[in-house]
Amino acid sequence: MQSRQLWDIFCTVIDNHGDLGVCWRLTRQLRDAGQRVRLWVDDASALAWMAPTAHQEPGIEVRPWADASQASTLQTLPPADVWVEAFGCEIPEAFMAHFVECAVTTRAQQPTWINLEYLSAEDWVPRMHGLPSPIMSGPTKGWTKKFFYPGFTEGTGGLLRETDLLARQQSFDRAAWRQQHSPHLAPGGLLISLFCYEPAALPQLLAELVGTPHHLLVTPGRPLAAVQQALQGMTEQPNWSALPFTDQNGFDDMLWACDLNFVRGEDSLVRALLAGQPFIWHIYPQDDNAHHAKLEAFLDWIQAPDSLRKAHRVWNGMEAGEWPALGSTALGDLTVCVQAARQRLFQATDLVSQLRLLVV
Ligand code: TRH
Repeated sequence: MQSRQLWDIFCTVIDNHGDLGVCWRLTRQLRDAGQRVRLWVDDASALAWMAPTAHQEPGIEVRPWADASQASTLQTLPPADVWVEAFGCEIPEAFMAHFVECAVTTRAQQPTWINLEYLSAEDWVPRMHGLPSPIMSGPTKGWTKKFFYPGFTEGTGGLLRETDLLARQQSFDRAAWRQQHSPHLAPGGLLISLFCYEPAALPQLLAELVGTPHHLLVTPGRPLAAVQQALQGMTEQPNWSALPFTDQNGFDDMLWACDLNFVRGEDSLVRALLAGQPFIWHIYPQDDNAHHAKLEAFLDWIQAPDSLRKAHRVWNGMEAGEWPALGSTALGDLTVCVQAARQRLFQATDLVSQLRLLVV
């Protein structure tokens, strides 16, 4: 493994926050591992809250996507050792053509080229992870990319995990956070965070909370809009309040502080697992329902008891019926299962270490 390499990471924001969330986390962790990173992104606006210091971080350059096609910019750039194209985005052709020419002129090798894929617990992932993909046309014809699949098991690319995560969690003042965000939480009341899309069972969850001492903290954007919409049809309201957007560390604080977290997509799922608190996952819905198999594979990996499977299927609209009440037995089961999964993850090699092993 070479010491200080230069990485180009390419990120296009399709929708939501996960594309940039994962790419920023990767960028930061590579830098913390002593690497230099250029992050090319077509819409960096969410960094304003997710990572407010992104543009001033040493070892990191956040660059507008359009600049990767500008000859005047390209001429000023040293060639990178590694290219990472995240989630199937395509590196601009002018960028590739420029650095192919540089490599020919200097008789250099191609950069290690990584195609970073979405996270899945499905059993085909270890078979696909690391496979080469020769380029058959275009300026990089003859070069090769490697598929990189994050994952939960051995033989996959692992998960993003900071080296200082445990220390940060151990020094976190949970009581102070809870006092600040829910000063009137009654004894026996649960603090619950909500980060989701528009789950079919949201009205049922809100109805379940009415009349209880629990307090629901709703994250901004789609979750807040979904809650406001669902509340319109209710005569009585649960205890709830809206949270502002925070940076990624602040998002971890929320997951560590709450007794139950509703998370979604990809990055917040991983964070909820690493936090070790009970959680329910709203998987990113796909048109062809490919997410159903993905969710089942995850429930298998986490060794979910029946109560947890049912809760996930109803929350994700895969099964009609009653939203299962999240009483103390269900929460206890959930805690045991999440804690065991967390322990497995902390023993595994993290994604950045695995990625660096692939770099020649
Ligand atoms: O926003 P998401 O639904 O992103 C999704 C998924 O990644 C999905 O796989 C992908 O296909 C789709 O986007 C396009 O959920 P996710 O992945 O959890 O990303 C949210 C990010 O936002 C995560 O990095 C945490 C961060 N975040 C904060 O930092 N602060 C906040 O206040 C909030 C609400 C989120």
